[in-house]
Amino acid sequence: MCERCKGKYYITTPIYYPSDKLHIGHTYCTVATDAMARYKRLQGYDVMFLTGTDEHGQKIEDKAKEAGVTPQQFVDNIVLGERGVLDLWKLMNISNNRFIRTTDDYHVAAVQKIFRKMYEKGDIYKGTYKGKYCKPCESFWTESQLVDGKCPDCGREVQDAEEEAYFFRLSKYAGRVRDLLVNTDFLEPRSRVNEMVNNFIDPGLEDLCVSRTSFTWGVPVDFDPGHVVYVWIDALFNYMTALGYCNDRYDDLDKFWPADVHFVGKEIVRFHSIIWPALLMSMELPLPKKVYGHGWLLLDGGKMSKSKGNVVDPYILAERFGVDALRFFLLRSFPFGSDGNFSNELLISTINTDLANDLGNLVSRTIAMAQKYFGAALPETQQEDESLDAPLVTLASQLRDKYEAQMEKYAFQNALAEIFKVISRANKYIDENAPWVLAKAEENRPRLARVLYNLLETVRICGGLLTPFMPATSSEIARRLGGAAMDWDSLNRFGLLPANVAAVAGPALFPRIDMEKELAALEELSKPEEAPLEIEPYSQEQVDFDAFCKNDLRAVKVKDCQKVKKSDKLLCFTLDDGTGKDRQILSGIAKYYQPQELIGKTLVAIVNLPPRKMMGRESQGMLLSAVHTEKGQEKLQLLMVSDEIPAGAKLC
Ligand code: ME8
Repeated sequence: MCERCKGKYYITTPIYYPSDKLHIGHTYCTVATDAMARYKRLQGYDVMFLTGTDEHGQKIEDKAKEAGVTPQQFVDNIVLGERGVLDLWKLMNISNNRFIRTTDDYHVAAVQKIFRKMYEKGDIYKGTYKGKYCKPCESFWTESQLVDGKCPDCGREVQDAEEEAYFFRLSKYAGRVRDLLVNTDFLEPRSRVNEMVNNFIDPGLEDLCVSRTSFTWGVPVDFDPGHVVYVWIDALFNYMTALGYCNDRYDDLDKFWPADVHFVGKEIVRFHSIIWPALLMSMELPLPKKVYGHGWLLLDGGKMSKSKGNVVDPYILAERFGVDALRFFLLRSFPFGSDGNFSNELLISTINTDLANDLGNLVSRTIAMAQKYFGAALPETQQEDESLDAPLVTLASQLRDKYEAQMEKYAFQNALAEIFKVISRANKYIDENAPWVLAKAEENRPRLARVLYNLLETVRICGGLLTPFMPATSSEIARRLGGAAMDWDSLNRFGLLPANVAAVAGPALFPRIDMEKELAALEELSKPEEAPLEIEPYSQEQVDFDAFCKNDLRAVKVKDCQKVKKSDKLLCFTLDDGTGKDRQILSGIAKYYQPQELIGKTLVAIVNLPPRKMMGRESQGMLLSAVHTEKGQEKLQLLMVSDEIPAGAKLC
């Protein structure tokens, strides 16, 4: 280890499940981990920051099938493809040291070894998984997955079923895991401990089903073909295989394990604070030092989801507002341990207030004045009247320690609040000292230089401490301060900037955003793209006019409409065709309409087709409808005409 290194630090973020493109909620978690990793590097730690993708499981197998590609092609596209996971982390300036994909060969082989080891030890055993089975869908469901007691996919009846499966003796470790949660700081925030103990451990931990036979996209159990390893067992061990556990690909296990902290979203705290330690106990491995369960970013009060529009697309937000502004917003606006409501208004107002007004203005005004009044470099000065400067100097000198105390608690919002207290104080210091007044008298020049020096030095300290949050902005601030030092040891020492510093002006770091215009632009962008409609190709064959006129098209009124028993497709219409005698027509449109909604409507029918028998009933004609394809789905609408048109009216 190098002499300056404070030690090693291993931090991880959950490996993303690439069933869909990433949204701002996923970005939040990875940006937070990145800020923590950069902070530790700034302090002088030798950091390993791991992220990656969790690529197995039934959902991915199903999605790939839907898309008509193999599961591997499907995940490759989301991970490696244009605007995929890797592209996004590059754009967001994520400084991970390693990226693991659970489909990587070394990981797959390692998971097989781990599974076998636990089996040989007796902690994994073969049993039967009891559940509900939907025959048409060939799917196993647990009681809680059913919807109204029926298959959640097709709505049909399910039956009791048993499947051979492997189980992990989670129950054996319940006591030790409970002790870990209750009597140590393993899991934070503390409120999550009560949730785990009260909801999961105390009601009784059952053994965990850790293999599946109903799908194939997973790590095969090498000693029992047909079984694949449960995706969470596969996923959790990524934290160790990526360091070289049970494989020769890497050799960092001794150096970095146990992890210093796993950052995870609150819904997966259970896997990380109960199942993960139990698996490690079974393997007799050291436990990670901490699991931190962060809150969710909510949209309109609910968890974010793709279907809610693409303004939550991190690409769009980063492109419109800048990567640093987006990173800053995510960690400045929400307390990390709790949920937070995302909104475009909040994003724009945070950028305008903190970045454009407070930080941006301080940097521009200070540097512009230094240049205007002193040109290339400040003259050397002495501190003359401590009392005038003390409030700012003291606050800036103490900032690093206050910031550190918050960062050590993962309280990013509070750490940033400490920085912005100093930035506000510095802006006030400009007003109190009015450099433009001092500049009017020659004898005030030493004082003017001192005031500007104090401001530049405050900018240096704040800029340095912002590095984990806004790395590009911090480097730009250092450049504008003539290449000022921003290393950790320099950030709690006021007065390190050379007295004759030559500051360099530049454009506004964060231009103000016009809220109304920007909201309108985002609204426009969030509208779903109009999917091109697919229509039937036009017929090239011409029909004889007289032959066409032989079609007898009539307005008909729906007197009754019923589903045809034993048919998924057919509706049976009783129609008033103006003749005084009911006409019956069967039509295969049951998936598009509920029968009751059609009663009373005026439709168009061809009434001179020869009668046909369908499901034992006679159909006397055909109802006209319009058909097209949208996003691969066929859409159909019955041709309806004004109800003022009487039954029997001829259409020509
Ligand atoms: O859970 N706000 O993957 P994932 C905040 N593969 N965080 C959010 C969020 C939101 N709106 N939406 C998602 C998985 N996240 C597993 C992890 S680790 C061994 C396996 C967070 O892609 C979520 O809480 O569903 C999780 O921490 C991360 O994004 C990845 O979610």
